[in-house]
This record gives sequence, structure tokens and C-alpha cells, in this order.
Amino acid sequence: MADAPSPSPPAPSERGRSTHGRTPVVGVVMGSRSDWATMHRAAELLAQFDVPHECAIVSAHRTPGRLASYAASAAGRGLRVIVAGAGGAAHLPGMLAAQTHLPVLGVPVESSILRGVDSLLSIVQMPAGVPVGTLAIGPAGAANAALLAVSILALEDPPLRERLVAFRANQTDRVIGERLETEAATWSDLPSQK
Ligand code: RP5
Repeated sequence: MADAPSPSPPAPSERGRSTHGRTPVVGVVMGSRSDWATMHRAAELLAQFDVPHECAIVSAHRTPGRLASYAASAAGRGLRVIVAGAGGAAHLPGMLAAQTHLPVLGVPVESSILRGVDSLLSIVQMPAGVPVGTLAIGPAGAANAALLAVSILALEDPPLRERLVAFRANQTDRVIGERLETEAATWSDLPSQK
């Protein structure tokens, strides 16, 4: 293989910054630098939860050697979950899952021609025996992949579990506090809904 054996991360300004020298437990990988526009959502949420993580460009098609070495080294390096985003003929999550026992969460990146439906179908239709947990197309999927990774890690990390429960409660409070910009009464203003 001509490609480099170790993954190169996005530019420093694009990297998750929560690790602070700690061993990353989540790997956020993507097929192209162009995927960072979507996948930064995952890195930002992991940083918000203070989850040590790493970010790297690993392409199934353009750097197959790097993909193989990333998957082979992931568990041994301390990773516990891999979040993999890719677009188009999106083989990255599946090919990672084929080569590691770690849970792989796939994010279908929205492609310009087929709006990410190609990415979704490429990632979700895994053969029985090699699962990829597939999230929604685009930034919502990237965010939810991070939240799902947090949920998995929180099973054995009570402080992280507390942060996740607080995040969900804050989200609920924020939505309950939202008001529509209308003069008319809204359903949520009815006394029975307060
Ligand atoms: C896939 O091809 C990447 O995951 C990306 O979503 C898509 C397009 O890549 P670029 O041509 O923008 O590098 O491998």
C-alpha cells in the first residue's frame, strides 16, 4: 500500500480539543476533509461531555492501508467506540466494523448528488454478523452518534452518566420554555399544559 500507515488528523483548528493528554476513548473518523463540516458536530459534543477523543481522516477508498491499520490498532490504543462518517459509496464504517470488535457508529454524510441517501444505504445495509449502528443523514446524525457514544461509555462511568442525564434534562427544559412568535394563544399556554 502506498498510503501512510498512521491516520492524519484534520487541521489543529478543526480538531476536538477535549483530550488534554488523556488517552482517547472515542475515535471520530471521516472519509474526507470535506466531511468535517458535518463531523465537527460529533467532536464538539464529545468535548462538551469531556470525553477524550481523537479525529482523523481515514478513507476506505483512498487510503485503504490507513483504514486497516486504524481498525487493527483501535482497541489496543484504548478506543472504546468509533464514530465514522462518510458520504457517497460510504464503505468506511462497514470496513472498520469488519476489522474491529469495537462498536462502530456510522454517520451518512449528505452527498451533493443524492442528498445522502446513497451514504445512508451504503452504511445501513450491513450483512448479518457485522453491525454498524447507523445514525441519521448529516449533522443530526453526527450529533447523535456522539450522544450514543456517550451513552455507551456512561454504562460504566457514573459521572459521565450524570452529565448525560443533565444534558437531557436541560434540553427538555429549554424546549418547554420555548414560545412561538404569535399573538394567538398556543396550545402550551393553556392552563392544563402548564
Ligand atoms: C467520501 O467521498 C467521503 O466520505 C466524502 O463524503 C465523499 C466526497 O469526498 P471529497 O471528494 O469531498 O474528498 O469518501
